[in-house]
Amino acid sequence: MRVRVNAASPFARKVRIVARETGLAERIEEIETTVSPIAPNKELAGANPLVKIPALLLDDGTTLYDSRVICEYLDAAAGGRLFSQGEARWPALRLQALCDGILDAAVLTRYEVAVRPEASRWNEWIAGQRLKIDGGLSALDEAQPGFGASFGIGQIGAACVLGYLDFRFPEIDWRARHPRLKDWFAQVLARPSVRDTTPRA
Ligand SMILES: N[C@@H](CCC(=O)N[C@@H](CS)C(=O)NCC(=O)O)C(=O)O
Repeated sequence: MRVRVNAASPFARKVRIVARETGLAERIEEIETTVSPIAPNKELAGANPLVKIPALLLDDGTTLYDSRVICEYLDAAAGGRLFSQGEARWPALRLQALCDGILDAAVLTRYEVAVRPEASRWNEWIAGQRLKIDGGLSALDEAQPGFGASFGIGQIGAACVLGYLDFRFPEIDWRARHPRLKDWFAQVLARPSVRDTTPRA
């Protein structure tokens, strides 16, 4: 299998962590792929018509996207451990959705700040995304006591959120407002799957 990713993308990081946590990483070649919403990568469009990473290319030519589908596919291929079953599945999927929503707001803000010309930057829009990030972080903080020792898809999403905020938005200083998340993330940073995938430009 091959997967289109890059080292800065938090959505690609979800997949890269799942690959490592499931023991499948050695069977997956990671292809470093540049993306930009204003200069669509034509090669990537063959794997994902939305021209976004991550995109998984299976050996039979099938492609899978987005991060949610790829993570669940890899987990199922490895025996299914990271996606809870039964009644526990819904809170786990909701936690994943919460983290994906925070990441959507953060990535869109990043594009607004780093891609859009400064003269046409829309500060009210950035403020609206910031409300989603802040509200999402508060919900994540409330959910944290329920994490226990598990590191399933919801916790993997949370690690990607906190790592991405540290990487692109250190000024948000989420640790000051969410000491529970701070302590949890300090422990999670010791996992090889998380250490190995530290975001970089
Ligand atoms: N819902 C998607 C979001 C993926 C996403 O937004 N990827 C970004 C990189 S972090 C991207 O490829 N952006 C390029 C673009 O928007 O054109 C997922 O979960 O995989």
